[in-house]
Formats: sequence, C-alpha cells, structure tokens
Amino acid sequence: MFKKVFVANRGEIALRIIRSCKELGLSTVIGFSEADRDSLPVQLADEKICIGPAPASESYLNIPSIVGAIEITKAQAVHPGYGFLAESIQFVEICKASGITFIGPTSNNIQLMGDKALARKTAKSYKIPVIAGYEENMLNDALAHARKIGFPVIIKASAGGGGRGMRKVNTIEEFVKLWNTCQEEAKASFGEDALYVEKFLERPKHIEIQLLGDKKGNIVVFPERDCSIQRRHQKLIEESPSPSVSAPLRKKLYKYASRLAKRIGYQSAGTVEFLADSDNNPYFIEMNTRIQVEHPITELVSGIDMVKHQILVARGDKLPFSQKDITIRGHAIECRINAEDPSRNFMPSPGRIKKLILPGGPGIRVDTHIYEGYTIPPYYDSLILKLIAYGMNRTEAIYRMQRALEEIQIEGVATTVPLHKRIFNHPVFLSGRYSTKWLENFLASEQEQEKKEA
Ligand code: MV4
Repeated sequence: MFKKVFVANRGEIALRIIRSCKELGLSTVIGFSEADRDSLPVQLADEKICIGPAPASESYLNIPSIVGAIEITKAQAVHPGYGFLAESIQFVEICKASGITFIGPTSNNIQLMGDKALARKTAKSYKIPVIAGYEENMLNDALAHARKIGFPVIIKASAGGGGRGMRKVNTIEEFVKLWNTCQEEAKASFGEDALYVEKFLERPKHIEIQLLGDKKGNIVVFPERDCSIQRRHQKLIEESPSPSVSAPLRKKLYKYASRLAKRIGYQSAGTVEFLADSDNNPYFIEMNTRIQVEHPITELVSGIDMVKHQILVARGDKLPFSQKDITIRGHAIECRINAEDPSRNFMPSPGRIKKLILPGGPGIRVDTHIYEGYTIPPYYDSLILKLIAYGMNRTEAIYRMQRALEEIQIEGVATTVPLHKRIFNHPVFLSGRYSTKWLENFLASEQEQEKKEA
C-alpha cells in the first residue's frame, strides 16, 4: 500500500491531485521544473524536488529524471495528471519495472486505445457503432473505400490527437495529396505515419463518457459531457449533462462506454469519446486513457471525487459504489480560462498577475494554481483557471456562470474571460443547440463584424 504519491505534473491539475491525496491521508512530493519553483502546487505539496530546466522535454517529459526523483524521495506511486507522461506506455512500463504504482491504466489499456485505428477496430468487434470507414493504412484500398462511402471523408492519423494529421477530403481528386499531407504531419508530430479514413460528419456534437474501472473488473460510467464548444481542437466550454442528449441516447452511451471498458479490462479513470450526427446517432471515435481537464463537471453532477477514486483503484481498492448509485443531480458547466488574447488570434499571454479577484458564492468552483503576484511562465499550456458553475438545472448553472464571469478580475495578462462572457450571452449557446461547428462560425462572424465597423 502506498503512502507517498509523486505528482508528475504542474499547474491546476497538480494542485487538484495534491488536494485529493491530502484528503486520503497520503503525503505528496511534487517534481517541478525550474520555471515552476514559485508555483502554488510546489508550495502546497509536502515535499518538492526539481526535475530539470523549464522546457518540458527536459523536465515534465524527462522519464529518467522523474524516475530518479521518485526513487530519491521514496514515493511509492506516481500520478501523471493529463498531458506530459499520462499516456506514455514507456513511462508506465518503467514504473512497473521499478516497483512504482502508476496511478492510471495498464500499458495494455493505453496500447489498445492509443492507436485510434486499433481502438476503432476493437470497438467495432464489440458491436459498438463507428462511423463508416476503413482502418488499414493502405492508400489504394483507403481510396477505394472512400469512393464507396462517398465524399466528403476525413483522413485521420492513428497516433493522432489535437487535430494534427487530420484532413477533410471533399473530392476524389484531392484524396492522394491530402493523404500525403496527413502522413507527413503525423510522422512529424507523432513519429508514426499510419492513417485511417472515416465518412465526414457535418456539424457533429462531441459527447464523451467518463468512467472509472477498478482492478477487479468493475466499471462505473458517469453522466455525459458535451465538449462541442471548441476552437482548433481546444475545448473552451464543457457541460454535463449535454443539452442535446435524451434519456434513450444516454442509455446507449452508457452501454457502449461500459462495454468497451469492460471488454478491454480498463482500470482507472478514462473517457470514451463519441460524435453524434444531426439525428443524434452516437458513434465511437476514440478513448482517452487519463483523467481529463473537464473532470470537475462530472464530479459536480455525480457527487463523486474522480481523482480520489482514481487513486483508490490504483491502490487495488474495489469501487465503493455501483452503477445504480450514479444519478444526475443538477447541471454543471466549465469555462477554461486561458492566458491568451482572443483579439490577437489567441496568442499566449504569459506574465505577472497584477490583480486577482476570484468569484465564489453558491454553485461556483474555481480550480487554479494562479495567485496575485504569480508569474505565468511562457513554456507550457496557457490554461490558468477553470471556472465551474453548478446549479439545479442548466438555467441556474448559466446564471451562476454569468455572475461569476462578471465577478472575476484578472489583471496583468490577457485572458479568454471576455470571450466567455460573449458566449454566455449568445442565443445559440443559451438554447443548447450548438454543434462543434458553432464556435468557429461565431468567431468568424465577430471578425466580419469588426471589419465592417473599421
Ligand atoms: C470527425 C469529424 C467529422 N467526421 N470525424 C476532431 C478531433 C478528433 N477527436 C475528432 N474530430 C473530428 N472528427 C468524422 N468522421 C469532425 C471532427 C471535428 C471535431 C470533433 C469534435 C470537436 C470539435 C471538432 C472540430 C472539428 C472537427
């Protein structure tokens, strides 16, 4: 049984992990880069150890340095958070060989789901619906299948993520050229160039199901999140439950997500992603084998601490609740506040926080590592704060979020707060009838408006 947990991450998620460890009576060590010496998780962990210079490749991604730091500090387990080493098969295997408990899934779980073409094939073999497509990495056959399925299609990188190595193909003529583009992009981004093809869905909704699995084969699935409000594959707003998911659709999503997790013997926190077409038919697209940024909204609607139970199942505990204990209580929405300037094409805006007033009151949760006087380093992700509103229904959650967005004051750096305010005043967002296309269209129409006025 482990008593000391190494936190192999930074920012708000490092703090989030420390908080659950404290509640469980576990002591914490944080491995930090030279750029994060003054950060809040470094101040709040029981112990701290420097794992290298600012660039992530030399610190948060540096496996020998992190494993060395775990051994020096005698931590018995490691929580990877999200990003960095959270889905590194190599890191999981080195931890195992070194007798360190990895608080996450098995390397086999990651292998199976990390390859998106293989994940699709696997889901299909369990009779989980997938979009019409073709998984083999063979240009000629892929083109033949694309003709059969009908254009437009989408080419995706098997190792993909974040929209890289992915292209919509409108006509047969451009297929070969875009296949090569994707291949090059995939090779450069992931070191692997395997591709697969799907029919392109117009205006899909992005719906995901978070789940927890223990080492005894139990799987519990949670109310869905709608993550359709994205820009360039970066989520800006997530909500749970989804305004476009009916009870019968939810039942299907639960069934497919738990079937997939059970059949692959999934252990830990994970998320099964679906796209829903305009008729709200769900299709499996991929699985994330980690705790995600947006886990708090699921915590608020289910009343279950995801990080705490992720740690407990890693220790070997049986999940202390079952599917019948999971109900939807109320509605939660998260705004991701980034240190970016929406008026300058979302350029990162690192720097010193000169003033910080945090919102609070009924139904407001703030997950952040920033404080007044803190300097946001330029080396990492620009997420600085997650503003989460909870209410008995969607209307109340929205009112609370609008109030919290008025209360919050962050001075010294540009943030996405003004954009969130505009979204929370837009009739399409308020109606809940938005798809993955909506935000980009909204931003484009705002730009048009500005041009006209100039
Ligand atoms: C698609 C699609 C349309 N058709 N697949 C983007 C991220 C990756 N996880 C899956 N993505 C998409 N896959 C088919 N067959 C459109 C997208 C997509 C998207 C999906 C979810 C949220 C935002 C998106 C923005 C653009 C494209």
